[in-house]
Formats: sequence, structure tokens, C-alpha cells
Amino acid sequence: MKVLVIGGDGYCGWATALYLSNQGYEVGILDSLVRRHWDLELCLETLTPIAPIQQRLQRWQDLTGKAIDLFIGDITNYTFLEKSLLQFQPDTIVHFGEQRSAPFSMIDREHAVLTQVNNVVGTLNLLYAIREHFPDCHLVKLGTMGEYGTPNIDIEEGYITIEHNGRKDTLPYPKQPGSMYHLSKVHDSHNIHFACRIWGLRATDLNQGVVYGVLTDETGMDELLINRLDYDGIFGTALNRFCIQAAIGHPLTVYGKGGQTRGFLDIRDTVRCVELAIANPANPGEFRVFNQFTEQFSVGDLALMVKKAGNSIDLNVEIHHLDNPRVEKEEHYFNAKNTNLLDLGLQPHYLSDSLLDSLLNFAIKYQQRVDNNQILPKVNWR
Ligand code: NAD
Ligand code: USQ
Repeated sequence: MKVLVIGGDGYCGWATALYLSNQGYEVGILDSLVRRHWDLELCLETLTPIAPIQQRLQRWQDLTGKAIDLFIGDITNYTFLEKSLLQFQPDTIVHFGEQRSAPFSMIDREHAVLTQVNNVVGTLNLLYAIREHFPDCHLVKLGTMGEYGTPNIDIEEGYITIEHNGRKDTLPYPKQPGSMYHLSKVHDSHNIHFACRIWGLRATDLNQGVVYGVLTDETGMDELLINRLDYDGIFGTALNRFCIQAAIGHPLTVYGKGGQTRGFLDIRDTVRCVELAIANPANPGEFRVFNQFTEQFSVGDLALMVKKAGNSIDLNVEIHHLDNPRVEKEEHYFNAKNTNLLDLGLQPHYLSDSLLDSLLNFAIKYQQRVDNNQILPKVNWR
């Protein structure tokens, strides 16, 4: 089966492309490399030194004998997208290729517009290209748990059955996203749902939680295959940031009270969830939604776990509660369903002392690359 991984030079996409290639799928990567450009523009660098995509792919081929096709370009450019798809002839398209940082999208009007145009137009182009040339192709799209926000009721997987004035229907679950980025994902979901309902396309929206970790079997095979690991205040995410902060002796940056609760998963489960979605495709006309996370934690609890793990390897870890730069509930109900992927056979890697230990040691190994000026959050929602 031929799988095109859009955004395959990024954190989730790179790990997924190699994993799928190793599993025997014929893989292509399409990426504009714009994320590397945004890093340069904002003077940010991943903790890990990542090789240019062409070198990464050459190394993968030298090590495994498996070739991965490469298409460098922007999916908001329809001519490029159409040409690449016609050349590659995908059976499945996995779409990671978006601007994915909430703080980036909240810098100012320009960054909000950039985020929504990049994400919404890119996905719309993809829907039109699939409709025109590959109507049977399965679209596996990375959405986010943040589409739902933090409602005071249980979060279902995409849909909720409602009784109203004596009548009953199953409808899209209400969305209350918390950033211009998260909003772009809601807009995508509506557009993909439309394409399935009206044109009969098949799609799976993977509402992923916050990903942590860096090593997968494949990216750990060689230094040139190493994955990115963001720790800065724009692209770094909670648990990864806390481990790197602990490694360099920076107090852990819990925003506000720290009761914010989210779904989390290990990057080794990201790649497996995507494969499960590919191997069990949605039906024609079906817009399927899976909540892709394995455990729920509050950021305050995560900070305590990192402190404990740090102490056990003789790191002195402090926790600071900063004024919250975001507008979000800091104490709230959160109970999200995640049974669809488990039913397909996902066997989660739960957060463990050994994972925290390995992430901390990984961070210690590259600590000289950390720029302390990039740790505190600089983008304010208000
Ligand atoms: P990333 O920034 O590391 O990778 C995204 C990749 O997409 C980059 O290589 C970038 O160059 C590429 N890209 C962006 N816009 C493009 C365009 N218009 N055309 C072609 N390529 C483009 O991000 P990530 O952390 O790997 O996230 C991947 C996807 O997973 C995103 O859609 C994100 O919303 C979703 N997701 C990520 C997380 C997480 O914790 N990292 C959690 C939930 C969902
Ligand atoms: N937070 C802290 N301290 C930090 C960083 C974050 O307390 O140093 C808090 C935030 O205020 C927030 C929570 O941790 O309440 C999560 O923030 P995050 O930066 O780890 O993640 P988020 O902005 O939600 O975005 C990340 C990815 C995004 C993905 C999303 C999944 O960047 O692409 O969509 O996780 S989810 O959160 O489930 O929507």
C-alpha cells in the first residue's frame, strides 16, 4: 500500500514515515520545510540536531534498503500538490502538514492569518485533489483534542447523541477551541466532514492529545535519523518542556494553577495509532473520529512527576507557577473517551518512570544546545 505522509519532516510525521516504511508500506514524504523556516525566523532550535531531509532519507535507505520518495513543496499551492499526488499515486494520505503551535498562532494578526490560511487552505486543496483524482483514497488527518475545549460533560469521540424536544439525533460534538491554531483544526474538521457527506470521500480525523517522548525504534537507529524535540515557549509542549527544563536546572514552568488537564500520548503510540487507522480504513462517505491519547494528566501533576523522576537521578527540580499567558480554565472537569483505537488493538505505552528517566537523560545529553532565553513564554493571549 502506498502512503503519502504530508508533514513528514516534522516531529510526528518523521517518526511515522520511518515506522510505516519499516512495516513494509511504500512511503512518500511531502513537506514544504516551512517549519525549519519558522524556527529560523523566530531564532528557535530543536534540542536535537536534525539533519537535512535528503540526508535523513539517504541514511534510512543505506541502513534498511528502503527508499522513501520526497516531494518538497507547499500544499497551499494546488498545482504542486496535484502534480505530486499524480506522480506518487497514494492509496492513503496521512496529513500532518500544518502550523501546529497555539502560541505561534496567537503572536499577532499575521500569525493567526498565516496559521488559518496554511492549515485550512492546505486541507481544502487536499480534499479537492482527492475528489478529482483519487476519490477512493483514505485521508488520515491529524486533528487535536483541543478542538473540544474543556466542557463540563464527558467528551465523546467526534459525535454526541442529543435528545431535544422529544426528538433524537447523533451530531458533531460541540467545539470550543482555545487558540487560533486550535480553531483552524475545527475548520478543517468541518470541511473534511462536508467532503465525506457531500462527495462520498473517506476520512479519519485523529484528535490527538499532547505528544511526548522522542525515541522510536526507527529514529533511534542512527544519529542522522534523530527526531526533533522542541523545548521553546512557542513550539515546545508541556511534558517535553518540563523534562528539558529539569535537565538544565530551570524551574518547571507551570502556567497558572496547573489544574489544566489534557490527553497525552507517547510518540511510539502516535505512529501505531496512525498505522491502525490506515490498516482499518473509513468507509466511503464516512467521516470517522478517533480520540488519540492514552492517559489524562493535569500539567501540575506532570510537573510533580518530572520533579520526582529528576530527584531520583540527582537533579534538583523546582516548580514555578507563572502567571498564565493563556486564557484557559485552570481547574475543570475533563473526561474524554478514547476507546476507538483501543478497540482496534492499540497497546499503549503508559507514562512510566523509565520513560521519564530516558527523556531526562536524553535532555542531559544535548543540554549544551539549550538557549535559556527561549524557555519562558513570550506570547500572551490577552
Ligand atoms: P511539526 O511542526 O513538527 O511538523 C509539521 C510539518 O508540516 C513540518 O515539517 C512543516 O514543514 C510541514 N508543513 C506545515 N505546513 C505545510 C504546508 N502548507 N505544506 C507542506 N508542509 C507543511 O508538527 P508536529 O508536532 O509533527 O505535528 C504534526 C501534526 O500533528 C499537526 O497537524 C498537529 O496539529 C498535530 N498534533 C501534534 C501534536 C503534538 O503534540 N506535537 C499533538 C496533537 C496534534
Ligand atoms: N503549559 C504549561 N506550561 C508550559 C507549557 C504548557 O503549564 O510550559 C500548559 C498550557 O497552558 C496548556 C497545557 O499545558 O494548558 C498544554 O499546552 P502545550 O503547549 O503542551 O500544548 P497545546 O498548546 O495544547 O498544543 C499541543 C500541540 C498541538 C496539539 C495539542 C494537543 O502543540 O499541535 O494540537 O498539543 S491538545 O492539547 O490536546 O489540543
